[in-house]
Amino acid sequence: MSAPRLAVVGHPNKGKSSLVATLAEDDSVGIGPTPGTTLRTREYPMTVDGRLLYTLIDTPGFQRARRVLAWLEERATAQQATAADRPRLVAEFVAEPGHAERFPDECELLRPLVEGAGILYVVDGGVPYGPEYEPEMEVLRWTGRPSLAVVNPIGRRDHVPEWEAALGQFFRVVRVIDALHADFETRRQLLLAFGELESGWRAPIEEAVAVLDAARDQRRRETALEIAHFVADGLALATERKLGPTEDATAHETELEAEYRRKLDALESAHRTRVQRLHGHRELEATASALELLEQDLFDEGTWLAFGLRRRDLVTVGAIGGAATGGVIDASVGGASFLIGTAVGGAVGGVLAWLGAGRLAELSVIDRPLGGRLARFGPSKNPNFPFVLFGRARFHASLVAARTHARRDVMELAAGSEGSALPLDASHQRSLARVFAALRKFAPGSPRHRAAIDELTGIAEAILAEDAAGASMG
Ligand SMILES: Nc1nc2c(ncn2[C@@H]2O[C@H](COP(=O)(O)OP(=O)(O)OP(=O)(O)O)[C@@H](O)[C@H]2O)c(=O)[nH]1
Ligand SMILES: [Mg+2]
Repeated sequence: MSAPRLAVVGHPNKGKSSLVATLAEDDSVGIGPTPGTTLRTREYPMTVDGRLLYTLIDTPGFQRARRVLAWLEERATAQQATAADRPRLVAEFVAEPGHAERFPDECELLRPLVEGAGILYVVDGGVPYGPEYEPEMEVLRWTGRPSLAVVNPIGRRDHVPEWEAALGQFFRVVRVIDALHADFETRRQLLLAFGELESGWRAPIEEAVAVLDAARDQRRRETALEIAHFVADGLALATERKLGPTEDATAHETELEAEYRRKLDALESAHRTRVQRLHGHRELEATASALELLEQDLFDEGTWLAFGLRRRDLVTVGAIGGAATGGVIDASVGGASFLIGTAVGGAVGGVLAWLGAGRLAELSVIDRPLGGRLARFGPSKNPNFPFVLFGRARFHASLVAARTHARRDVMELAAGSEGSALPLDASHQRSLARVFAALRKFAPGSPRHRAAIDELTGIAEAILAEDAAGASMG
């Protein structure tokens, strides 16, 4: 079975390349605000694990459709041709000496159709329908290729109904799809509709959709694993300096804390890049790798909401975290755990005061058994810290997963930006608190630490799946 080939055609500047980028999941497709961005036809294979599922073909927009149609009609009359001859006449038009120079755009865009590609005809549902589109639709009809029309509502939807009425006369299937924001399910439905157009395409398209479904699940698992490692690495992070026998550790605090923040920032940026790559977003730029927001995330109630936590939730999960490490008041966890532990008994005001004034991590002095002293900043004991790391990673992953490859804008990651308030139900909170406590308790690389990472991966995968379901419903 050969993989279907779909050529995206239409007027200039209607979102053809955007639709190609979205359907081929390729952010290297050239997209631009001015007509004539695409000058040459180019193929974008959609592959999963080296397997070709289908090919999208990006083409330049029609420039001289009326003259092409006139040429075709003249030739048809001269040859007393019937409708059955029309596809051959279109092939002759493309092959005609001189046409590549006189009709460069039309030759480019018609060639893949002559060679057997199907048609995805794209129009902009944000502007009125007009008869100037009819010659190009007529030329496309002459190719005899299976075709489907897509109304891409650029900016607004006012004119979608009139487009549907007009397109219905030229195309058997008409879909309204926002090329920039189409979600996975919408793209899936478009592919399936395409599979209905030609008998030979149904099986390969159904197979392609099954492969895409599996690939999406796989990608989610890999993202969840990335998140689990990121949180574990963040929890283990500490910076150190050797101290002289009588040297004062506090002299190094500012520098150690700055280094700690830089490393945390680097961990997060590297994590985000890996998640973006997993989703085929190679060029994606996100707003400031943004740990400058961490302080705010940790200590500002307003931003906790963004990570699915409310004030009361934090008190509760903190208490569970403390209990899971083997005691409500765990000396090794320090004052944080003490306050959180007592909060359940009623000292909520005290906990909130602590949360409000809390720190990212603490400086300590380590006396090493073999001699020598160390000043160490971290690891963070802040009970909210892993929730914030997780919440930030979850929010980023949900944006990346939902983002089409047609978008070229910077991704806004600030807490409080659209879609950042993702709910976290109580059972997930409890599971997370337990697994965070385990990550803190067991040494990185130990079997129980690895088991905690596995468990966190499973929780993250479930949460990401729920987020995706929520996003496609909203
Ligand atoms: N808001 C919005 N903008 C869109 C949408 N689709 C495309 N655009 C924008 O419209 C402009 C043109 O998009 P392209 O995909 O380059 O259009 P094209 O049809 O390939 O254009 P040419 O190659 O010049 O023929 C770009 O600035 C896109 O970002 C959409 O669904 N919504
Ligand atoms: Mg283009």
